[in-house]
Amino acid sequence: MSATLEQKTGEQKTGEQMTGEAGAELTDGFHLVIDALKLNGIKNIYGVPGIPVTDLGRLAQAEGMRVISFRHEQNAGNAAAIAGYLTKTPGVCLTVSAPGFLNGLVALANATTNCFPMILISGSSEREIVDLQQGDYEEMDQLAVAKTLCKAAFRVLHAADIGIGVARAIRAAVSGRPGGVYLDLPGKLFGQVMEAEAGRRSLVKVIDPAPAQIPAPSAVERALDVLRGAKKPLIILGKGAAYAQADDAIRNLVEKSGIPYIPMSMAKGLLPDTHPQCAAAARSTVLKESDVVMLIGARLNWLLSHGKGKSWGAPGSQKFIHIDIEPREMDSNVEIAAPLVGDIGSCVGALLVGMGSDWKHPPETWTKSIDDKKESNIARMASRLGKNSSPMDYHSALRVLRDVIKERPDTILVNEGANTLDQARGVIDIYQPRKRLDVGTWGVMGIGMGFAIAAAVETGKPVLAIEGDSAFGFSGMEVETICRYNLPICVVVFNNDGIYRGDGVNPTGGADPAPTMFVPGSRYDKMIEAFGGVGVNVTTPDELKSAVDAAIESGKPTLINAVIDPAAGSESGNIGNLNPKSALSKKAGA
Ligand code: OXT
Ligand code: ADP
Ligand code: MG
Repeated sequence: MSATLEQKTGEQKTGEQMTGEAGAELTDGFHLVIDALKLNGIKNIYGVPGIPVTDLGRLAQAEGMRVISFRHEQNAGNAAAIAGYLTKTPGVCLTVSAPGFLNGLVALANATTNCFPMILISGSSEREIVDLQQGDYEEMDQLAVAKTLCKAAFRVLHAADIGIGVARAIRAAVSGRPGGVYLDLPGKLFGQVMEAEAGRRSLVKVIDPAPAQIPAPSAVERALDVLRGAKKPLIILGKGAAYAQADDAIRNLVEKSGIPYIPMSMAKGLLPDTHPQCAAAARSTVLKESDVVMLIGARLNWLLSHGKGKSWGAPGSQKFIHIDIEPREMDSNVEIAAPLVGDIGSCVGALLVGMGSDWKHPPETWTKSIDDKKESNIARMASRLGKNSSPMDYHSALRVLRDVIKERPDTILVNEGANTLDQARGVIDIYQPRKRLDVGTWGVMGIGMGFAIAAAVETGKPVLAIEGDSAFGFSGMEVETICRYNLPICVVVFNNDGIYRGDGVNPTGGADPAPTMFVPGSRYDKMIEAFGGVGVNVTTPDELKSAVDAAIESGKPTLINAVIDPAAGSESGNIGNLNPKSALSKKAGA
């Protein structure tokens, strides 16, 4: 979009721009940023308005972009990050300078850690003042701060460079291993004026932003050789595999090979969790007993006990094949016998060709031993799920939510908390790719509402957010955002009065509650009612099921306060082993 020179004030023009002929069509920094984003297929902006980006949001809306305004930049940043994960196009988060920028940084760092493509665009103060530390409004050297927390960081000083700046940010976010990118736009840039035609020519449509990375034929052959020699092979699917959107190829590889697989949490649903080759319910057995493990878009980080130690087989007894786009990921924790570097679609495609038509499935002794273990774990889980405890425990509440997802498999599940996370991951089967979004690599609380909002905005699908009461608190104010945009999101708060458990005691007997406790009997459902949404308080599985069904049926913003037994959880959920304990300090009741 553009204006004529007469419509612009002299204030906004640089000397160079003044040379434009009177009456010539003009554009400015605001419009160039919007045009550059739109040219590259970015349709939505998640952010918080304020100086100097208020007009950027307004004008973006006027130019047909969807601008979702949040209550806090961290949530907007999380929304942008998961939008990037779901669409393979970088999600954009827009913030004001220093404090807004800093609020967005947790999400930027988290996106980078999780390999989600996003661009944090922040307005900033003028370089001349920042560099002399003269105390500008919200002064900060944002570029320097951002650099350590993201994959790439750029600053644009001239309107004519906006096209290149946005192009560089997009390519950096999605090419190779995806991640977070910071784009610093000083306030003065937005008002810079230039001739519209020159502005249009300065824009860059990024061609092939994430080029296929074809694996070397020798690396494919090596991987197949290792796989052929396996007696107890295992495939581990990670969220990189879900991100890659090579769903059919991955399914073909799993089924053609006959190899049992486990999905990391966000890879659940890449193949339905009910698939006969899914060994999630025999996780410990397959990690320990497999002889060849093929990782597809999953890192051997803490979530896989670094590929060694007591969760795994004896040292030297297991060989790893690792498919990843990032060569430096190889050998990060253990030796990789067959590194297969490339994009997952190309690598899996090449393996399928190399396997030919007479690939032998693994020995039945292996698959049978897994099935036996699965059966016993599933029976153990069934007995927990069968109970109708009052007040509800995690399993009785999750049983009905499991049924909801089974009945409506295109619902996107967002999940955070400790017990609320770990139990839901085990109980709720996912049937379609990219339908489970959670705390990811860092186990970070606070992704809930941002992820839920972007999932609804980007896909138009119903969203069910299952939240611990603590987890919800990190982004809870965004229920207003959910109501404002009338999004089809049903939030279920598992309210056990606290972090992990709601029965903590102050060991001194003093008036302050224990650090892990919240106000007992809180009614989170009342929060959404304040903004015109539907609030429901439930105490039984039946009430929970009808409330969720009604929410998803109606598409109305809904928050269900599900009352959970304060004594049902365990400290840190399934990862209590990571929680250091003092042998000296006084505990309640000790
Ligand atoms: O094979 P075995 O026999 O071992 O059995 C396994 C499976 O085979 C079996 N299984 C099944 N059986 C039957 N059927 C099915 N379908 C099935 N599926 C599996 O079950 C067992 C277990 O399986 P699982 O879960 O796959 O395996 P395991 O061993 O647990 O896997 C290991 C891990 C590491 C992969 C897994 O545990 C995992 O992914 N964990 C992620 C944990 C995580 O990230 N947690 C979040 C962080 S906790 C903590 O940090 C919290 N904080 C601090 C904080 C954070 N995080 N962030 C910020 C910004 N500030 C502070 C806080 C504040 S959590 C938290 C809030 C907590 O309170 P809330 O109120 O929100 O929540 P509540 O706890 O509910 O109160
Ligand atoms: P999880 O937590 O599910 O185990 P991780 O986040 O640890 O998954 O690992 C994801 C991996 O996927 C990263 O190492 C990343 O480099 C890789 N990855 C992401 N996208 C692709 C892709 N298109 N092709 C290949 N590897 C990818
Ligand atoms: Mg809790």
